[in-house]
Amino acid sequence: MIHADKIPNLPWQDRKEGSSDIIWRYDNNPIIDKSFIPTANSIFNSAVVYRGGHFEGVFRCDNIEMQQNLYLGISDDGIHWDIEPTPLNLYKPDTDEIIGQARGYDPRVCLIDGRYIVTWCNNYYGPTIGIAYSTDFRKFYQLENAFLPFNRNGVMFPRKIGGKYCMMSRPSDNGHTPFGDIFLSQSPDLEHWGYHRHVMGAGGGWSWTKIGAGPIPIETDEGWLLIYHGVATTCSGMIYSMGGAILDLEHPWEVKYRCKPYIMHPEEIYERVGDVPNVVFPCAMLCDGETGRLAIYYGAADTVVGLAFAHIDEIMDYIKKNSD
Ligand code: BMA
Repeated sequence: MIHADKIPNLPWQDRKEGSSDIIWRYDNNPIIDKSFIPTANSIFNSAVVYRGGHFEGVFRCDNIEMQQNLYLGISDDGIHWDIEPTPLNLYKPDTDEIIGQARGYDPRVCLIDGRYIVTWCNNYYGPTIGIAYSTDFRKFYQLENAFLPFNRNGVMFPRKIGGKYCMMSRPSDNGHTPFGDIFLSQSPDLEHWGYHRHVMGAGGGWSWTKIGAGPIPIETDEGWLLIYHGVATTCSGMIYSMGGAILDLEHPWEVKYRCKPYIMHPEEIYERVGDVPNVVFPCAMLCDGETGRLAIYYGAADTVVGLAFAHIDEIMDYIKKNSD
């Protein structure tokens, strides 16, 4: 059983006849490019949620000064988006005082106990995990950064586990980190984080350099479905693929299954060519609780946003069959 609400208007396209792909791409990819924001150089690794019959998102846009900022967007169908032309403002908790615009990158958005929690790669003497919350997806209140620098890929779980908020992250360096495992930290209040646990290490042919959690995990009776990115360094640079794993429900630092092959790899021209070639970088995944259909939003080549589809039961089976 999947613990996900119904999303009757989930973006969807059937798998092509004759294809046995476990994840398949939307025909009209990329769905978002730089034309959506006037001063954009690129719009990519971005997060999307379903809210009251429509879709809302927090988008990463690097502008033509190559500054990385977060922007809000809205859509009726999850495919055609209106993105605001200026970066999102962050407020001091429960006040009308603006702290500043949301600087940073690679947002994730998690609905938990009625609040939308945005986690992203913020800057505090280097990359670390920023957190803000909102109840209306308009006004976002920023909390203290979760961790010490350097850290990237902060990904929350959509419910408290053992009475605590849980977040995965990937301790890193200040540059293009040549290492990295997924860890999990716990908090009673989204402000004080501890009880750190190791979840998974880099390893295997396509993810031997580093790994990082992708979308907010989806809860099923068999465990949390985790989609993550894994990186291999080659003689001409890094290649970012997607992998899948299933984590224990009540001890999510315990990996029940980890799929040995990647589940998606840069293949299309917009994934192969861009500001950073050969990148598929998943940041959001929506699941229709009724049909088990999945829509995965991913950044492609650090330049555009792509959409891909899968069936949750097929992905879970594939991970289990191809695990050690
Ligand atoms: C990571 C982050 C991502 C990016 C990836 C590939 O370190 O900066 O935003 O997609 O590198 O460049």
